[in-house]
Amino acid sequence: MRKKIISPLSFLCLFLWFTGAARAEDGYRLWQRYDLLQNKPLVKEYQKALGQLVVQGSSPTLSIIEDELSTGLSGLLGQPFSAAENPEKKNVLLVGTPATSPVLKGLGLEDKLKAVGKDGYLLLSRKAGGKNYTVVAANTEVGALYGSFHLLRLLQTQQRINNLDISSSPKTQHRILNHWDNLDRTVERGYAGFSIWDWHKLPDYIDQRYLDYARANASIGINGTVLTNVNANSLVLSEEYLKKVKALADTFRPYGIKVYLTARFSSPIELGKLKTADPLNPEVKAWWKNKVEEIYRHIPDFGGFLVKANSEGQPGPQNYNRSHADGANMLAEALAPKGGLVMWRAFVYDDKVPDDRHKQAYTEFKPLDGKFLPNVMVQVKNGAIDFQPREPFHPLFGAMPKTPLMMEFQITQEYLGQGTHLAYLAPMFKETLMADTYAKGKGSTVAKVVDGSLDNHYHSGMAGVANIGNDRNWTSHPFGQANWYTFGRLAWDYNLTSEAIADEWIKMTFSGSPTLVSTVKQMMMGSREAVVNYMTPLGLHHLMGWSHHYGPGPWIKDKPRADWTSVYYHRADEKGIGFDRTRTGSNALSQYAPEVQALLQNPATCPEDVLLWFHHLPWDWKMKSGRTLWDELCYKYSEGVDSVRAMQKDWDSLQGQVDKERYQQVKQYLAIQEKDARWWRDACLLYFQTFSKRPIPQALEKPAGTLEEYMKIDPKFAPGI
Ligand code: BDP
Repeated sequence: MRKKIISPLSFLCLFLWFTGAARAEDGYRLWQRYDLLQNKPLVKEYQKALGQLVVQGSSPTLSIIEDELSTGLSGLLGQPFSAAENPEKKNVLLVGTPATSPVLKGLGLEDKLKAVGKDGYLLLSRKAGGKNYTVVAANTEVGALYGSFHLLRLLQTQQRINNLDISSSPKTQHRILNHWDNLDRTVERGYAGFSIWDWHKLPDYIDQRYLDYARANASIGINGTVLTNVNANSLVLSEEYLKKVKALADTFRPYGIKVYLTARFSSPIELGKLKTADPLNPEVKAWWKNKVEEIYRHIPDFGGFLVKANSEGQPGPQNYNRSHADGANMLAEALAPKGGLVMWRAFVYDDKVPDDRHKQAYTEFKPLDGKFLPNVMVQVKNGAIDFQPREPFHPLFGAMPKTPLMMEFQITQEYLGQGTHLAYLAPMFKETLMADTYAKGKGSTVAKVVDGSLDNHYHSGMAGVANIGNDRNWTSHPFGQANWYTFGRLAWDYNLTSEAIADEWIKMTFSGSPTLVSTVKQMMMGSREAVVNYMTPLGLHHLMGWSHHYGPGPWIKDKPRADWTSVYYHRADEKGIGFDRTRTGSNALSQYAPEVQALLQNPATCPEDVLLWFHHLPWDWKMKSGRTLWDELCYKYSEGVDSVRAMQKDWDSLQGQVDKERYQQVKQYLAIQEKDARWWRDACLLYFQTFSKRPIPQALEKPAGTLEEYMKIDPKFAPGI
């Protein structure tokens, strides 16, 4: 009988299969791929420097650190890297806190550690007792976990680790994802499948995804998650659901992630069978107090409540003629003894007052400054309308010095092409964070309001509306992952540049090949501006189709509320286009500091990228380019389409450098984006042309269809609604 011999080739295949190297790259591993580094000399250097891993002590978080580092380092360096103490080895990777590690305690890091606070960490190279240590040290185990991820990132992005002297601590205290997930697993404005929370199988079944979700979040410093939609269902506060919430909280705790819930204001009526939810009613107060007690019995470190009240039909204190402060404080009183937080959203607009929607949140909240209890944060969207591709910063930033304001960004791309358009959001987030409110003179940036430093607030935070679903790659568009990543990195340190974040993410998500990195970075850096240009250039906003918000709908009018239409915002007529928010118009500008007003009120000095946000101008208005406003609009829309085509070219040039599956997916999505960009350009220009009555400049591509055809397009069952 012939002996079975394993050929060298099948041995190689087996090895590759075993190590995972041959696995199709479906994006599940996010930026935590830990594949073998190709730079051999550097790998040698890392192996030598790190020697062996020593994590002293035992706890769930320490085990996670140990697992992550051994898996990560074994993968990156291509040899087993487990945490076994070997006194022979001179080089040691030492991870822990002074409380968990006697060796680390002996290194005399007290002062340095003091400076980095609760969540911060140190990465240091130290010699002691004849050994060379690479130290990841922190005051808390979660800090050590963050530091471990930083070390892994250094390797993943191929940086030197020989003379480390890094201290890092977060700029904001609460770095929280907001999931707009419903209990039936649909996701409001979610474009990556259904909710990752499988409520039906909870609490008994802990999906591996929950652990990988926690790992990914911890790797970028996210320390909180609101599990449910702001348009809340009180059922999640029932005993049955609290047990499920507890299971998630227990899973996330060792990763330093607290769980929060959205609280439907009318829950005392719906769950408690009370006749009212009036926040000043003693029975209502007692109901919430008991509910909070019950929650903390299940989840002793419960984070608190996020509340959308008296907005878009949600119940709230104003139903009982009480103020937002009355409502928030009632919940805050119940939570205070437990250390819980209320994040009260400022996304409100009155359904009776026909005032410019831009002004309404400010009008409502500014007078309440100083009236909130200390454990209330007011959560404010980046802009005053609603997560548009470009919005000037919200006038509430800088206007409520006595109240900690939490930033609310939208990571999910409701108005930026949803699950299929490539739009890297770091430049957008940074644009808002770096904007100057002039609240206390020059340099009073939105970032300084949000991190609490401008007005010395204890609480500070950033929330990001998540783009995560149960799609295999989490975010539908592979580049959606970059926006999740970016949110965490900026909440940790808003001074990081968009380029630097993109650089890290690309190297970890794709590869470190210099051509790949520079090509992908170029695509990412221009992508948000491309979206602005083909959707809403020059400060136009809210032009999207009814309800689905995906394609163009500048013609939308005659809806239940004027400010749910497009014509309300662009105000195009035969004379011109744009929303006059100066003194001659709605005067929303008056809500900004005088310095900001001075910059924006004159159309000649107002930056052109927000020109039509603040001004209604004639079609022949002379732009800085020398073109008329109409021609400029045509050029901007066309530029948007051209930029997408340039991204397509860039991506095509990477064939063979990116694994097949992700290459093909992005390629197909870019084709969708190009088609959609043309759809936006053609539909908007044809529509606005009915007012401008001017031709589209000769040099530019002409619309393929007629306005009537575009107006008939009505996507059915679009996701996220
Ligand atoms: C809008 C969304 C809507 C949300 C609302 C909110 O279209 O689905 O409920 O914001 O933030 O952007 O509450």
